[in-house]
Amino acid sequence: MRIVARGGKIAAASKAEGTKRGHFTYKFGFLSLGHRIGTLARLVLNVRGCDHPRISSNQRGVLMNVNRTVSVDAEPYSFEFEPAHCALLIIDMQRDFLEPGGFGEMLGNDVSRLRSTIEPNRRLLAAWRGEGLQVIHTREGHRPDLTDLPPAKKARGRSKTSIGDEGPMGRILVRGQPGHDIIPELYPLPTEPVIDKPGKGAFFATDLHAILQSRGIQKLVVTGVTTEVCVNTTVREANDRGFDCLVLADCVGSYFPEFQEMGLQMIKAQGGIFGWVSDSARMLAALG
Ligand code: TIU
Repeated sequence: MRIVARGGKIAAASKAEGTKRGHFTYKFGFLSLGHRIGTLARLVLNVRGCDHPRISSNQRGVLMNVNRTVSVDAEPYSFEFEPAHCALLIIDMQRDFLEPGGFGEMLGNDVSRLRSTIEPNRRLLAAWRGEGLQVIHTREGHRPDLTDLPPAKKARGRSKTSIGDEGPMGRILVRGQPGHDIIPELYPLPTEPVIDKPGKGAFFATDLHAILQSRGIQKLVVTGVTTEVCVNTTVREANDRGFDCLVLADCVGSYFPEFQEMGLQMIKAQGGIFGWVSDSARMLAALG
C-alpha cells in the first residue's frame, strides 16, 4: 500500500477503495468497474492459456505495480512511463488497409508490408492486456452519408473508385462496413475505446483528447498503420498537446520501405523532436 500511496491523487483514491474491498480491488482501483471486470475476465483466460501465448509471471496472475516506473530502451534515449498513466494506442489496423482486396491494395499497394506488423502487435497487445493496462484503438472512416468527408479527400487520387464507393469489403472507409473494421487478430475488447476518426490524425474531430485526460493518461505507446501517414500525424498531434509518444518500429508499417525508415527517423531526430522509437522486443523486456 505504501508504494501506491506515493503515486498521487488517483492512487490515493484506489488505496481508500482497496482498504474497503480488499487486495484485488486495491490494485485496480485506478480503473473503471468495466476495466476491472475486463481484467478479471482476461486473467481467467490467461490461467486457461486461451488468449495469451506469451506467459510471463505477471500474466500468470502476479499483478504489476501500475505506479512503478518502467524504463524502455529507446532512441534517442530511454522512454520512461508509469503504467497507470500510459496507454497503448493502436492506429487504424483495419481490414481495408491490411487485407488483400481492401482499399490499400486497390490503390496499388503491397499489403504484405503492413501485414508483417500484425504478429508483433498481437504479442504486444496480449502482454499489455495481461498487465491490465489501457488500450485505445482508432479507425479511419466516415459517416454513411459522407457528411464528414471533405470533397478534397474524396477527389484526391482521381481514382475511379474512391472513399464511400462500393468496394470489395463494402463501402470504402465507411463506418459499419466490413472493410472499415479492425482485423480479427487485434480486435478490441468491449472495455477498450475505439476512436472513429475522419482524418489521418487521431485527435482531429474526435474525443481522444478528452478520453486521455479523463483517464489520466500522459504518455502513449503508438503502433499501427501507416507509419508516415496516420501514425506520424497522430504522434505530431499528440506532441503538440503535451503527450509523450513512443513508437514501436516493428509494430508500425508502411507500404513504402523508404517512408517506414524516414517516418521513424523524423520522430526521433533532434533529441526526439516528436517522440521516441523502440521495438516490441525491448518493450516486452521492460514490462518483464
Ligand atoms: N491510416 C492511414 O495511414 N491511412 C492512410 O490512408 N494511409 C495511407 O498510407 N494511405
